Amino acid sequence: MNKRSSFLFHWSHLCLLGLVFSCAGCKGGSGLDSDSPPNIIFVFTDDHAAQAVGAYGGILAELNPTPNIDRLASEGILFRNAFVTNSICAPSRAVILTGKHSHINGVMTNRDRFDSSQVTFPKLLQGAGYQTAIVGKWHLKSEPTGFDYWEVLPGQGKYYNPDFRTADGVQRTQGYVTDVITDRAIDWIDSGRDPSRPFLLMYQHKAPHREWSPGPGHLTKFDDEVVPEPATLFDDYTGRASVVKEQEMEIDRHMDLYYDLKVRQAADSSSVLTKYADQNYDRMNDDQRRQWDSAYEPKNARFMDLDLSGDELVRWKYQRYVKDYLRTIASVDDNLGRLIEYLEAEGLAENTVLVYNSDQGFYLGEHGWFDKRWMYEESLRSPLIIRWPAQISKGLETRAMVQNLDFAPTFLDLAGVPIPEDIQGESFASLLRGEGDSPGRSDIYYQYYESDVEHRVAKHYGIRTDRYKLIHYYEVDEWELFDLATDADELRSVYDEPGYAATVADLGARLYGLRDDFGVVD
Ligand code: SGN
Ligand code: CA
Repeated sequence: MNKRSSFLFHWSHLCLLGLVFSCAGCKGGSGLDSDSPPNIIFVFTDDHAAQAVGAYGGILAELNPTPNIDRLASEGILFRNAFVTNSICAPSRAVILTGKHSHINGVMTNRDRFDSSQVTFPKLLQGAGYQTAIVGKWHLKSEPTGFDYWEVLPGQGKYYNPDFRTADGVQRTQGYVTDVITDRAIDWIDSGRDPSRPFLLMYQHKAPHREWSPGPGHLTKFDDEVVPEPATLFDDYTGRASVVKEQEMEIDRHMDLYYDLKVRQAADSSSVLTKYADQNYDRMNDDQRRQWDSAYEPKNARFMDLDLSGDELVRWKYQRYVKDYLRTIASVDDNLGRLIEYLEAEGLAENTVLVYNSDQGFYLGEHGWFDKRWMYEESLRSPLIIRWPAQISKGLETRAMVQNLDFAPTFLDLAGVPIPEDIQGESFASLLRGEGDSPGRSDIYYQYYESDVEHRVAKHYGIRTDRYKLIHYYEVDEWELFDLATDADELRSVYDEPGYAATVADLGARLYGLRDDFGVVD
């Protein structure tokens, strides 16, 4: 019997005997015995780029944006190469739940509805005796299934005084979304579950999604700082496929001064973005509005006086954008700290796998952009940090390539629950248990499916290896090849260079092999 099956045998046997998880009167539930299946808390943000997590280093790290997330890294393992399969919200969530690529789980775009009769890892954990809950952003249109408890934001959700959807309908709450989600999540761990069983909690934030509205406690954070600019802020898009110039996600041309950057003086009654910005502002109560205005109005007045244009205006927009983005993350980080303290105080920390991840990456001025969707590094990569004191040594870091496709089998594996044959992801649990080398994936497959929506990013698929990235914009039949060893910023496609012909042939064959293996139909 190998280690996993003996572990399974051990657990299921004890279950039958009714012995497992019995911890009468013990709030810590299964947390204390590191031989029992671990609790899993999936801390999931929306659009949090790895380059905005202190522990990843990079130009924003000097602002110390995420002390609590960084603490998870110093007490656990940080993945340098965690990627998504499709860099957009609803598809990423469906991939995580099912362990299957978008074309199999049916959520290829944000417009698709998740068929919630599908097998998901929460359902399988629930069936194996876990208590399961999801609190926060869901974004899959259908009702959550496989959860003993769910309370989710309708659609994208709102930053201030958000509505929550439960099986009983929709209710408005008071407060800032990141704080409210955390209150509900902690309440559920504290008193909403059967403490004798292990649990899965999907704790899923709206932040730092557009329109990057900070919470009341962080409205002036970073006011005295100058945020470093990325080297590619003024990218001219030469040297790449023609579609790269055609996107609509530039800080310069597409970021709205009022909706995105909170400059009320720039409101334009003919713009739908102004309507949305007004709605957000109107949602606030008097107190919240007073704090908002006293933070933004003086800064906005100074900006209006400067009367900026050209590159100077781009630079100002970048500063306001990244500061607001980091301010929303400051709330995520504070609240994560609150959750960690709670787990520690209750004796739950030791045998809880705490996973920090986001639904995709994001552009923070790289290539002059905001938003995501591209297979380029900043949106392909997501932050992935896992702390599990019972099993993971402190301060580890890995360059192994993993994908969000791999979470479902990994979590099932950690729980000792059999992994269904048709799951396309691969468990990386051995890496967490410190069982020998786990090289991760040699090749990753990516596909983005919608060009006719906002931000106008062309449809594409591709392969990434540890060194190269080959991308096919299939509607226009243009290709790019990047050599990440010599061009980390992906500024010059070498697809047509004779010296790379053999690489193109090799990667092309591997790409079509992946498409076959995953059952992609043209
Ligand atoms: C909204 C945003 C877009 C963003 C999508 C998808 N526009 O539509 O900028 O790309 O969400 O984001 S907004 O005017 O409503 O802010 S996702 O993370 O949900 O996929
Ligand atoms: Ca997202």
